[in-house]
Amino acid sequence: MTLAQAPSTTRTGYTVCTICDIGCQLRATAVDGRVTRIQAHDSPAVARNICYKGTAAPKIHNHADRLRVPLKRAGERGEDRWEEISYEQAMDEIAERLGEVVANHGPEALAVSTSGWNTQTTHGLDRRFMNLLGSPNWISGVSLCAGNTAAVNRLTYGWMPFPDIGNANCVVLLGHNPRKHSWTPIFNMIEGARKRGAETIVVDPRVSEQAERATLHLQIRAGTDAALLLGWLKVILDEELYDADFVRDWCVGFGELRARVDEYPLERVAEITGVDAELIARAARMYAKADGAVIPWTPITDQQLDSTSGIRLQSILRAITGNLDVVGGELLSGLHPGWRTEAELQLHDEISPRQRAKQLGYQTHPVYTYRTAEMLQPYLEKVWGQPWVDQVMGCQMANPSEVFRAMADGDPYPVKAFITLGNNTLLSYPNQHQIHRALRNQDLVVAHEIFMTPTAMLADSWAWSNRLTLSEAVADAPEQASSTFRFWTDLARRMGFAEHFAWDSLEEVLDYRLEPSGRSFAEFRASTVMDLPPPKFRKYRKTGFATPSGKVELASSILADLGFDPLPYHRPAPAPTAAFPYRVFSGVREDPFFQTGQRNVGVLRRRSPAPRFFVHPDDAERDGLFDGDWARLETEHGQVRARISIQDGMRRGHVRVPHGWWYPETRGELDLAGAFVSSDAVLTVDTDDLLDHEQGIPHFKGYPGRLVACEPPAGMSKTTLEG
Ligand SMILES: Nc1nc2c(c(=O)[nH]1)N[C@H]1C(S)=C(S)[C@@H](COP(=O)(O)OP(=O)(O)OC[C@H]3O[C@@H](n4cnc5c(=O)[nH]c(N)nc54)[C@H](O)[C@@H]3O)O[C@H]1N2
Ligand SMILES: Nc1nc2c(c(=O)[nH]1)N[C@H]1C(S)=C(S)[C@@H](COP(=O)(O)OP(=O)(O)OC[C@H]3O[C@@H](n4cnc5c(=O)[nH]c(N)nc54)[C@H](O)[C@@H]3O)O[C@H]1N2
Ligand code: SF4
Ligand SMILES: [Mo]
Repeated sequence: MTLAQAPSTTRTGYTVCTICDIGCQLRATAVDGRVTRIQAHDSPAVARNICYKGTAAPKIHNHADRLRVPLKRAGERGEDRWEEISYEQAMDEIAERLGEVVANHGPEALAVSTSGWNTQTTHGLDRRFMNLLGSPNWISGVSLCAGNTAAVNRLTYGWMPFPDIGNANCVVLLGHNPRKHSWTPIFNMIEGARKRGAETIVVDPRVSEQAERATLHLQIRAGTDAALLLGWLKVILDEELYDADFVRDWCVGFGELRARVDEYPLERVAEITGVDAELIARAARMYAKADGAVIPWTPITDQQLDSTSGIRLQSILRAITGNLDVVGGELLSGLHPGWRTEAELQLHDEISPRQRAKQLGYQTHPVYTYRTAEMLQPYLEKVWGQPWVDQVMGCQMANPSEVFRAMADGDPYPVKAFITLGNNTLLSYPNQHQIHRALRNQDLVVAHEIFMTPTAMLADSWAWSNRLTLSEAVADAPEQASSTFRFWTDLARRMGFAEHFAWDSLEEVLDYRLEPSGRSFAEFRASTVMDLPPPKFRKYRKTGFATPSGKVELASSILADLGFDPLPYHRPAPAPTAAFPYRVFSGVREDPFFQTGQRNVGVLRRRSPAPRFFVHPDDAERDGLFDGDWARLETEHGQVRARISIQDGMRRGHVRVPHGWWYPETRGELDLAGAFVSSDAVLTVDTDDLLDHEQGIPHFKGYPGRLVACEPPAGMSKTTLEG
């Protein structure tokens, strides 16, 4: 016997954490192909970027519930009865049934939904397959998170900027609330800026962790951010705190903007937002006068009724205060010259313009669809060298609400096959009842998952996936498991696109992507340095901006051409009434979980055993609610249950509902493991009058609701969770 055959092998490698979407660099140890330990990276630059979800990764990775072999539905859809089948059989059957759907209804009858961010490791192969097939109906959580911000930012200056928090002297957080165990690297960056003396301004209806540390806290009424930012502009324009040279040389539409802003005097803004006029003015001055100020991306304005205006207002503020593409401001970084982008792998020229125009949302809410991407093409090509740049994957998506309508009702045409990858679709968009109907009305549902989520329970089959990232793989994948790479490659080959999927391993895809750098993936991996080209500032002086005018469009010509208001505005959401006195907002992520995940991991679930509504003590007293008791939150559209958490820091008249709760421990007892008991998606709707006009974004921040004390939900077992 040689040493190589010793009974136990231990491997340690540098890896990227995929529990949440921020991707910390960590160190992983695996014994006999099984991850046993996660530790901080040893490079001081990133050593503090680790949270307790990351260290719990072995418990997640090795969890007994982990799906390891393909399953095929044995009972009725949603009944949660399965038979194990081989990977080959699963792929054959998926291809056959997808072929039937396409033959009967056309390629647009396939829709695909992927994770907000955590399956970016698809390398665009999902859309490559769809474009070859001819389906434009790709949706993702990024439509509610940063992807749509990217698409809207491009209307103003052709690119989604990245904040230079490391050098900024003022950081504005519109609700955004990174914490020690929530997006730890961003939290660390903001803390670093504070230590250097940077001011921070937090806009939040709640005294959040960031608000506690802020220089100024504007305790805003939920859903009114656009009005607040119009108020800031009013102060900045009236007091001439803008960069007049930049506005003169590089902006169009300033006069029109000024006229619009004059409609928002501070008294009006104070009335809408519930924030004191003087405080609004102080914050506006602090932001505008800082030498280097940033407004990092926030999910808050991604999820409001006037989302497009809210995001545009941030981009306008960045531009007119002279913070674009400067040190300590917002960097327009461009593309890495040594790396083929996802968009290149996606082959957007393969799908015909006619099929593109069938994309759901293209006609009605076009801003993040192909329609706007097509309008921007020549300018993106001119300035950034590529026509189909897909920043944050969010620049040529279908509209989810329209996709679910087509799936449920065949309106405007039938969508009959649905593939979901690393996305708990049922809980992760608005209007859960419609999504449920949509999934039930499919000829084929495939879920590519690592756990049996409520969405996967509604599937016909799924495949397990390993966690491939640009890091070293230290653990082995189960034999019958498939990565997203394998899944798309094997499906594409079965559907006749073998020549476009000639790679035999993910490493070959990576080699192809790295080709422009002249390095293979093996060479890349061997070099430990991070590969970031040195930043260049004010590049627009040479190239202009990637907009039709070549300038920053304060009034957007694209919005005007699409038939929308070219200027930002505030659109009020339905106000609370006597029957529904609260403003309800979804969100406030919970430290132990990423989105809808990990409720089955004991070590994490014990930190947050049940979902909680946050309410102010005065409201709780009026409504007879006690801390820790169960209550029902009702809106006109649905009701969910959670425990009351009385919090002094809440703004009065507001309730927070958490996102993404279901009860894996009730599998087999409650329908779809309690997916309808506490999920915020049950409360939110997506009728056209309650969607943002330009993008079709639902309103998650401030909708009318009421709280009623109730019994705990029935059927909850007391199963001890593993891990
Ligand atoms: N109603 C409502 N909808 C929302 C939000 C909200 O607040 N309310 N928030 C929005 C936001 S901000 C975001 S970012 C998105 C997030 O949307 P997603 O990123 O899609 O998050 P989840 O829906 O929780 O789905 C992630 C799923 O991926 C699975 N998974 C984890 N790792 C892997 C893997 O390696 N391979 C595969 N195949 N699967 C894996 C997990 O088990 C989990 O079920 O949701 C958005 N949607
Ligand atoms: N541990 C952990 N970390 C995570 C995640 C997770 O699930 N778990 N998810 C990740 C993802 S995908 C995202 S998008 C981020 C999101 O994380 P954050 O950016 O922090 O967003 P939320 O937690 O939804 O809400 C942040 C704040 O917005 C406030 N708020 C609510 N309504 C409004 C409003 O109308 N206006 C304003 N100005 N503020 C409002 C809330 O009071 C809350 O304090 O977190 C990421 N980090
Ligand atoms: S913040 Fe935590 S869960 Fe997210 S990537 Fe970093 S270590 Fe992983
Ligand atoms: Mo997100």
